[in-house]
Amino acid sequence: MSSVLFPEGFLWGGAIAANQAEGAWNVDGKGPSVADCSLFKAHVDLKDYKAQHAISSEDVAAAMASDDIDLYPKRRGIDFYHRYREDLDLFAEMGFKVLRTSIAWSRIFPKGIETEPNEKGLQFYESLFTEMRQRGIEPLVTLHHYEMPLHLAQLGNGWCDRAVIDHFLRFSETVFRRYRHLVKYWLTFNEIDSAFRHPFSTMGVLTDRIPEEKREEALWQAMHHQFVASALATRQMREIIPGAQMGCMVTRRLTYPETCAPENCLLALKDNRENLFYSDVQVFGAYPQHRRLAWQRDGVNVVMERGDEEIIRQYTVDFVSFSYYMSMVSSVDAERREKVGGNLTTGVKNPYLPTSEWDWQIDPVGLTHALIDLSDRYRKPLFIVESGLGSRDTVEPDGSIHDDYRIAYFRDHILAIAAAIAEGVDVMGYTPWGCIDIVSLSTSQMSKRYGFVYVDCDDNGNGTMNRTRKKSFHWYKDVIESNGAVL
Ligand code: BGP
Repeated sequence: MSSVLFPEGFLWGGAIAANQAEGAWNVDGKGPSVADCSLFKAHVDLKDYKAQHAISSEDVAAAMASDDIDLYPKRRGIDFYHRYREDLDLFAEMGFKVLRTSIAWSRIFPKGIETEPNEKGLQFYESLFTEMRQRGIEPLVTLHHYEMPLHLAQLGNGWCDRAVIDHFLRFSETVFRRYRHLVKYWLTFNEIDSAFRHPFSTMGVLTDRIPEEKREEALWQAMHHQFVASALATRQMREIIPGAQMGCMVTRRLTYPETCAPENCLLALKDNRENLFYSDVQVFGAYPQHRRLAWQRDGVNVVMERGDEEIIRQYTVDFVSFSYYMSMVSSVDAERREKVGGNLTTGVKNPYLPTSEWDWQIDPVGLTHALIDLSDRYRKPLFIVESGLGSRDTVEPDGSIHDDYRIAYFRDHILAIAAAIAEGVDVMGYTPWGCIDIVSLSTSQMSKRYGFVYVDCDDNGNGTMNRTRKKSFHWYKDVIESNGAVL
């Protein structure tokens, strides 16, 4: 028993995303999405632009020519599309107050350009959200989680094309209207800052279609379109669902200086500022001066139509949500910078921190730090909508899974949240990532598992898909039941 106190109504729960869980990639009228044809291999670094790492038109063509579902495991997911009732029962058993998931745009508008939505797709989410509420679970819904209709990616190179804003707004308006009695917490774009790390998943942009010297500009243009779309969707939500709340969603990549040498401290400050640029725009409603100057310096011309800046200024978010997996280290020593680790850059190694099997630095203290810092910067409620430990689990001969490492990870991170709350930070809730095992974004495999619930499926798609409660399942249930007092 600890003396940790979480506020009443704290939203304990878990998080998944449509494209990593649902499967049923071509069922009930769903169109193919960017997620259905990408094996993750993209890393585009703004400072040292290397577009050859990005997914190419050839990759997409090969994927669409292939119906090998095991080659593209996200097409299979964990069959949440058909098993969601059973999964919701498990979440309800743990006492979830909230479940974060996303709507696959291409279930509602298969190509993105239709004028009429696909009723079967709408019905699926209606029943999913209804069943959540029947179990006392509040839906927290991301509109755009690494998944746009593939057709839009091919048509105008994703979000590079301004017309995508209108297609997106037709989608968002449709789902706001349909689910207005069911969903009151919304997020527009998942990890909107990740556009430059993996442009195809985030923005449907095939960088090989853009001349090299124009790539950076094209990505910033696409980013501007997402900011405008996000603000306009926020306006729609306020008109259609009074009282609903909109959050922005960023990857919080808290960065420490490698040493206390002032040059390193300054670099870390700049890296943090770059990371926070995306939430700055959505909270403060304006592009910061440092970004405008950088565009000028780099010869980047972002076309803004009349009214765009006013829209961004007017429709800012109600709360700030973020994912937190690790902290990073900045070093002025160029040679030591930029080591790529999965979908997040791990940078320089921190000698004070242990790492996961995938080299992600485990840093609960950094979560307290991030929360205090974000709270001081924005004075808005915060929501940790992703965090967790990717790990290989061992199934014992009797079928049990003793994931004490996961329990330790969450215990430390929950204590870290409590420490921030004790400092006056307003935290709305905590939704651990992949609360049930799902297909990993960066490895496209099942063996990088995050869940409290085990799913019997291996990297080659073999397995019964049966669900099993891990040891952490029972532990998390007690945490929620005691509102964080029993850890
Ligand atoms: C975040 C994404 C998620 C997710 C998570 C874990 O960046 O929003 O979609 O998958 O990272 O990453 P991975 O699955 O690569 O371990």
